[in-house]
Amino acid sequence: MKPKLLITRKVFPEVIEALSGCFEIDHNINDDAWTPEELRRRASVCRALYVVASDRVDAALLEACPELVMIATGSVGYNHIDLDACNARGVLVTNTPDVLTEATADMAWTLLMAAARRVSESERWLRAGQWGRWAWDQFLGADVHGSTLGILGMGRIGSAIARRGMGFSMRVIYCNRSEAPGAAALGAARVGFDDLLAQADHLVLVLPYSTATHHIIGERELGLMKPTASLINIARGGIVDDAALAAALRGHRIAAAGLDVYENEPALNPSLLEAPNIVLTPHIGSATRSSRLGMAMLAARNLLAVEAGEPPVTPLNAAVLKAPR
Ligand code: 8YV
Repeated sequence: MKPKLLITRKVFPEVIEALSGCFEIDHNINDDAWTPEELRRRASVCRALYVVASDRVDAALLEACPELVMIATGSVGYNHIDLDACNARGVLVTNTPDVLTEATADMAWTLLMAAARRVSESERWLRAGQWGRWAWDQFLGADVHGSTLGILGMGRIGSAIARRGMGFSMRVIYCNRSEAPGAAALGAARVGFDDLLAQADHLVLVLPYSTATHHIIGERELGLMKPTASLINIARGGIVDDAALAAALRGHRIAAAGLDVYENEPALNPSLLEAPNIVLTPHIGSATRSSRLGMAMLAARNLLAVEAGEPPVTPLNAAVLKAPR
């Protein structure tokens, strides 16, 4: 009998084809996500789970799954998975780094440029039929070329964003716990947190979410930014205090924001919808076909490798493989 695998979202047919030889698959082919109860009921008989970032994998779910040996998430971020609880139960977890780096860096730039040059705001105005005449001062935005790009979290995606800044003759500064390898080659200088906030013309957030990064950008931090600055978040909801950001935009304490991720998404803080000069996208940072297929196939390759007794390709907690279950 093949081991049972639960796939929580409709995934590319190539992935099902790759996995079906090895697993008996329970696949959610509906557009709606399962409720936590339904997810728990279906997962309870499975040996492996193939999840996405909007599936919460907590201790209660693990508790309900006595046969579970592995979870493959189709995301690089893994704050939706209680890794400590997985370690305690000897459950291997894998994620999907690298394959989405460039597409996500492109998206950061898409939001940066759209926010800085007021693309969404002016398009909404145009669509509303308000364009009666041309004026010198219509929708003046901020320069991107030659400005200062700030990056909070200089990992793989942060470095890819910084590299693009070179093409716009930008000064690049970043804040990280330690010196980022390769940053010097990109001409990027490490600065302290408050200096990053104060000096960046365009600040891009690329931090994972954790209790340590919860609301790392709130009222105080927004107050340190330049009134002409833009803030871009392509990382995770919750690292920005969305209500404080909407208030800062309304009060013109910063000039613009581009968000792909939100606290409590897919629900949005209504004040964001009302805020001026904000560009909002629905968590599509990695959403190009090649990137999403790359992520989906990498998650599948991890499952297949482990099932074949081989090392996983991109494990998050490889140590559990050595520990007795
Ligand atoms: C995913 C992401 O598309 O990889 C991540 O961590 O946030 C996105 O690239 C999304 O999480 C779907 O799982």
